[in-house]
Amino acid sequence: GELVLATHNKGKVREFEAMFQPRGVTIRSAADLGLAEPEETGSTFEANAILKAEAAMVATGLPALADDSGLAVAGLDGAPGIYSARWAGPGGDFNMAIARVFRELEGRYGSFAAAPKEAAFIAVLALAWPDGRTLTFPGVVDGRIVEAPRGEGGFGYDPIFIPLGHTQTFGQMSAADKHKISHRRRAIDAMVKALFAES
Ligand code: ITT
Repeated sequence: GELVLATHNKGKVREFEAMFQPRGVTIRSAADLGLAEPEETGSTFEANAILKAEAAMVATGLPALADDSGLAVAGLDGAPGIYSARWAGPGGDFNMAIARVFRELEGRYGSFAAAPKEAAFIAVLALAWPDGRTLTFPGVVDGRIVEAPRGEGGFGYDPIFIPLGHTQTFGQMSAADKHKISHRRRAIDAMVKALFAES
């Protein structure tokens, strides 16, 4: 099948390609197709995922898959959450976004040591079909954040997040290892399960 991936994020494109290639699904990214990026005006991951998927489906007439995701830090009441990309500023500077996580934790708790470390990566996928149906699939991975970034792999907040039961950050793991347990993997598994159950 052919699917438009309604994202302009290269890290996401890489991960979706790795997960879909073995299934024989050809992916065309919204960036490659020159599609405009809709403004993310929703107040939830789900709303923003739907908004992105439906915009790409309408623009192409093809089924479109969008991913809205982010890091939710418990000690910051779930921030940056849906604002995870926006904390990196217009230049997409994730050193700045990560520094803000630490700055806000220190501001609230006095020091990083005193702050709660629990965090979760969340992804909601939206699959928009040309017939007008849109389905959504959530995926979550719980973990904790570490004070100093570790590892060069992945993208975004990966260097400061250690998934529960592991000792390495997503930034230190191989792509294959991250893809076995990530929020994105869990959301894709939910989607595949639902699609096969349906047909
Ligand atoms: P699109 O909307 O075009 O897909 P985006 O980067 O703006 O790209 P989001 O609005 O969903 O996407 O923002 C999600 C941000 O959350 C993303 O930019 C990363 O910083 C972070 N994020 C999501 N998944 C991540 C992962 O697996 N590893 C590290 N950071 C992640």
